[in-house]
Amino acid sequence: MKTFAKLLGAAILLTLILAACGASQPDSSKTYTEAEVSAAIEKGACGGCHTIPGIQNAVGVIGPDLGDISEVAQAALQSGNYSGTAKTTEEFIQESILKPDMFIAASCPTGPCPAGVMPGTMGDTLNSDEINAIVQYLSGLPEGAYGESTVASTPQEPTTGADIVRDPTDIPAPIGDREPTTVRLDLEAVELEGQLADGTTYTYWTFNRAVPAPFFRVRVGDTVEVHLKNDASSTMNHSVDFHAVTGPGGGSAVTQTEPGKESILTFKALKPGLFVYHCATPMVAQHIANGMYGLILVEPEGGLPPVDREFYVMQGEIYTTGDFGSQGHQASDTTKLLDEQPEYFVFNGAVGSITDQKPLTANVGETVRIFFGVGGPNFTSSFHVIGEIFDRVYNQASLTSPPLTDVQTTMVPPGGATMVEFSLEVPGKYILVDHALSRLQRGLAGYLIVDGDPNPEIYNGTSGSE
Ligand code: HEC
Ligand SMILES: [Cu+2]
Repeated sequence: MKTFAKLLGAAILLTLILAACGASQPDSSKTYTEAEVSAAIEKGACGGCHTIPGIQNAVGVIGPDLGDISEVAQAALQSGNYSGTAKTTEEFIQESILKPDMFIAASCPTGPCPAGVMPGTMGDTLNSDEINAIVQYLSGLPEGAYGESTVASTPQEPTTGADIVRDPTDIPAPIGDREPTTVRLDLEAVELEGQLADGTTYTYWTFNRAVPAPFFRVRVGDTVEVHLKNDASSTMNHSVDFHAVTGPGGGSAVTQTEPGKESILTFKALKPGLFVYHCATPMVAQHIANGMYGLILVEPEGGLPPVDREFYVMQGEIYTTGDFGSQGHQASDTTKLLDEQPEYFVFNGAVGSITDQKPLTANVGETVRIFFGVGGPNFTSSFHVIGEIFDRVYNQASLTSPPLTDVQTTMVPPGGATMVEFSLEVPGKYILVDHALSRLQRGLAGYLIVDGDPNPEIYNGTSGSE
């Protein structure tokens, strides 16, 4: 009954708005090309949630299959239960894009349709031409217009985008010894065109414009006040789930945020540890793959033992339409995402991020600590530094258990982290890898460049290859 009242209210409101400003009717005079339709659907990210026959990558599992939306629309219009203002199939589809809250679709592939998932701001992010293109395509006009897709096979020109790589030294200072207090953390969800590799760009979804998201540092017992803003230009709702939170959804239950809005979450950091946080808006795997993950360190009482240098590295996968190495802008590929077949594996968001662009640097005689996490969304990392042995591994990022000592490779699951420490005895270039080394060929590598005098007693040799 409540839902019905809400629907009725929404319908009356919509009628008033439409009457006041004159509804923009779907324009059926123009015929849109396949490229225009695909671009509009990609911009609206419809394919991340909906299956849309004939559209590459539109194989979503959250929303209903839109293949039969004309029949759905006709049935609704004739049912007598329909409370909207549409008279035609086209108007019905347009209305469900612009006012999704009015609609309760019959069912979604995973069960009852989750409410409030379809972004309510399509009307702001898509222009009327783009909406018309989608409406025309979904309502089946023009009849059978588009055959085999040609979009992916055309070779593309190299593209350039923003630098989204988080510097591995971008870490706040240790908290050390203080009493618990209240700490404010600011997050902003921003979708932007970033450089994925040489000549290749990708639409990242980020917290604060970089991947991984900011490294946060609080103390056990602190009260943490998180402000999550979703940039007005976003196409998606976004949210945040902190693994350091005790409470529903790790905070995502109260932080689902529409473009242009802000949510506030307060939680008490009950346990020390190094915790992943990530966006938790459906399809969650897609939001994570697109870059929405980071780490928060909850320091134990008194802080961590001091080291000379700390670094922040996270591993993720990227699922692009084009093969690894393809030039130009790459759309996200939902089929590959659901099949867990990434084209790229990356540290800190992009190929070359912490090798050529922003390597880790240190000196012989120093101690280093790496905060390492896996955003994923899917692959466990066998984290290893070639040429080093971890003196201490805080297994599973537990800071209350004694660390493992003298470890070669440590396993870090998606949504998990580790803290490793070691001292540097020999200068040279050390390579951070996931020891599942095929991933090195797909972009996954980092450098730790160590300066200092040679130490032949520990490492020496003459190469037979010269
Ligand atoms: C984040 C996931 C998501 C995105 C992105 C999304 N939708 Fe939806 N959509 C849904 C869900 C879930 C429903 C069912 C919700 C409901 O009925 O309340 C829905 C419902 C619909 C419906 C009504 C379907 C019916 O059977 O009644 C249409 C039409 C639709 N979406 C079109 C689109 C188009 C076009 C786009 C892109 C411009 C889009 N959606 C983007 C999740 C999404
Ligand atoms: Cu998100």
